[in-house]
Amino acid sequence: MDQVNQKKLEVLNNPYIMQRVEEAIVLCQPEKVTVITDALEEIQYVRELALRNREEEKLKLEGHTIHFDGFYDQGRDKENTRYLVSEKVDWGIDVNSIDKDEGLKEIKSYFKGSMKGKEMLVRFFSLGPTDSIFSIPALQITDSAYVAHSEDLLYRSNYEGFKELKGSNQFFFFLHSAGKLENNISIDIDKRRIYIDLEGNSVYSVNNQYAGNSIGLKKLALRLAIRKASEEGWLTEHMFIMGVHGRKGRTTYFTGAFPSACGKTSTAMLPGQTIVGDDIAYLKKVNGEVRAANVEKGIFGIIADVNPVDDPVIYQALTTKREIIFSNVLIKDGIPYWLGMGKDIPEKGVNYSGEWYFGKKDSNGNALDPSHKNARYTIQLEELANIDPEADNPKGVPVDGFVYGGRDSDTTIPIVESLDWNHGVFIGATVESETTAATLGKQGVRKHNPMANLDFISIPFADYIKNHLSFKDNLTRMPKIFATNYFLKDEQGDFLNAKIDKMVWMVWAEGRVHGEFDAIETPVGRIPLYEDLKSLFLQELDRDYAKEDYIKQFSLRIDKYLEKMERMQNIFSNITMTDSSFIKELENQIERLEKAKQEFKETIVSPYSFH
Ligand code: SPV
Ligand code: MN
Repeated sequence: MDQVNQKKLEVLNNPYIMQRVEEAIVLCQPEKVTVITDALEEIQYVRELALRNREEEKLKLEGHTIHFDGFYDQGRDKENTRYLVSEKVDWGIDVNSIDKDEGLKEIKSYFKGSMKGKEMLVRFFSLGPTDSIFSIPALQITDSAYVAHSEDLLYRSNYEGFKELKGSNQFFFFLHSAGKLENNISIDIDKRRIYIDLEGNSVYSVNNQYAGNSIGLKKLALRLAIRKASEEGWLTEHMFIMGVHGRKGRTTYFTGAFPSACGKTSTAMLPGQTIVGDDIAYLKKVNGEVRAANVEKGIFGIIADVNPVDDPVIYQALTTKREIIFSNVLIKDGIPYWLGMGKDIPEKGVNYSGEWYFGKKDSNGNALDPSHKNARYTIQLEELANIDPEADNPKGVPVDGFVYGGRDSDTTIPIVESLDWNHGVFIGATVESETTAATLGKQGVRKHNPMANLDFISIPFADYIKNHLSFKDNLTRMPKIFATNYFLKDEQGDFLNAKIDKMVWMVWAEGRVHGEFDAIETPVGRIPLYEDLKSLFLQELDRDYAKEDYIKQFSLRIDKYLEKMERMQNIFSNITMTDSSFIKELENQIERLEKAKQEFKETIVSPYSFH
């Protein structure tokens, strides 16, 4: 490290930072070390470095670049993401772990010399707004300028904030190396590892590039923050934050947790509404209110199906000049193309498989899509016309509603309000969702995904739930809790709703917060009246909403719900729930469903039966 860079570290006056950087240098043996402060020209340097070392290439429109991840590195690698533990843990959920000494030894052997001939970047960020009750300082070391560039779009730069640490070790630490590269692609995929040291607030990630694996501040920090939040009595959630604009010019803030690729971003981007964040939220109680802040300041969003009809705001942003990193889409003549963009896709081009042509097959003989289903764009929220004016408020925004949703083709109704807080926690904790391309492995498999956070829960599941249950204590402004399901199908396998129908569900929920709509109490919660939805469909979407559609969408499939509860019983009977009120919720839910089944003697009960 030259003197200029050394000096930048020294002024932080923090032995822990020094130690981290020095250890990383000894281990990874970079050719050069560059420390980046908050100065704009240094951030510009990172942008240019990504182009110079060809991790990104310029596209036709100004500010647009393309980055490709390896063919086998197109989603989060759950299998090779492990907690480093000193003794075996039983958290009541599937936990991928490895003995700490053994794991550290293994991963260090992969980091050894991994930055030879490369430049190490040392970066300082804040999770959450800087200078706020939410901020957690985060130190990232990486040899990937793409990773560092992405982090500049997604997180708040915070070199100055590290001075305020006054020498303490209260920061998260992430070490990443893309490892050995060929044509700028990590080639040691069999040695891809992501190891999480909870006690050391550190994550080590090697031999990968896909952002969900490589970017420390995204899903790796999420795991560290869930533990910290649980210890300190606040919440770290896989949630969007949005302003829903209701009557009389009011803005009501909602947070919403959905598994990856299940409509989280598109909900936060609904036309006429405003976005605070689309992926990760910190929630704290302040003076009896729930306040939420976006951990990030940008979007790493799924690009498939972004088109002028379904996602007009993002589509407009993605097709005009501004700073955007496209990843794993199809490129032809400097123009990006993706699945479901509402436009013809060229017959050939370049994608994550190299030269692509229509009909190209993978080694199993399956046709290769022109762009990957998990192809993405990275953009700053400030580029979007619908950014909420409070998006950067260090105090966060006041939250009046939580929404939980999964990809559920046969059970859950489109929108329902929980009976109370504990029932809401129960609804969140029992989300099931069919797997998507956001993680490696088979798609379409129904999985229990509590609070859409299962992949990231880093504490015993009972503690996680207990923290949710007790979060209501001392609240004077109690958020309502809702569940949505955008993916319900009929017997023929056709979706019962259009994508944009979520607009009506959100506006209905907003009205409920302000006591504006009546609801029908059913065994699974409170559901909308047909008349209210009819007028909302007309008002929001200019569409006639037929009574038969309402009946199909909101009839309770009692047997399906009971089957789900049986699956939940199987899961929860293996977990020692420290807060018995949760198990009570499960028992009550089953009882209410059984009672309805007996009373109506039908397996599918019309909403009108509950009047
Ligand atoms: C998700 O998969 O939930 C994402 C993208 O938000 S990733 O960075 O892969 O986590
Ligand atoms: Mn996510």
